[in-house]
Amino acid sequence: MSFIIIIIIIIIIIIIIIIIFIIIIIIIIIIIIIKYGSYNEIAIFRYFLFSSESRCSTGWVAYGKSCFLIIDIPTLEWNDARRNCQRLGGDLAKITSAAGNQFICNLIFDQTKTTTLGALLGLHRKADTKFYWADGSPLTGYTAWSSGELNSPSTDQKCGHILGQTDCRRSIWNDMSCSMDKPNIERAPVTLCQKTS
Ligand SMILES: [Ca+2]
Repeated sequence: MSFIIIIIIIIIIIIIIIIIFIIIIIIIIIIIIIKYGSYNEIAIFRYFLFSSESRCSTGWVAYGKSCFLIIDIPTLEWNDARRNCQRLGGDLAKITSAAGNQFICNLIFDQTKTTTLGALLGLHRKADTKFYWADGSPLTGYTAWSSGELNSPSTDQKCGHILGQTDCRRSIWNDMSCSMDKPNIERAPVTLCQKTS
């Protein structure tokens, strides 16, 4: 009698092991399908399970924890550019790394109205003549000022822009006047906005 019980227990244990094995195989197959599948429904699952990128509004491009948008319209006034970003829920952009700078330069290259003056950044001088980002943080750490820049704080070059169009291997910044004269409208920088995603 006890022999029969032992046999039954062994059979039950074997069945349990087989069930666990099958469940593990099914889980692995589901993970592979979700991770590498191509159907939209699967892509949605994949987004929630594996994507660390946040979604951005239409037209905005995700990078890091932010969304970026170039308003590809030449803009004479830094204040106008900033106001346009704020109307869209963001502010003029802040760049804190070489990789971010490269990303922005590639964005600029995709635009049609952007000239060599590139795009206005959140950089601006305050009364202490030092540069700050639009979010109020001082410009510390990474910078990409062009050789020979910055100009003297005593000049009227109190706003920063990233140069565009010519060469993304040298995606560099320049300080310029926060206000350009109307005849320069065709060559004025466009606007680079940023908002958290
Ligand atoms: Ca300058």
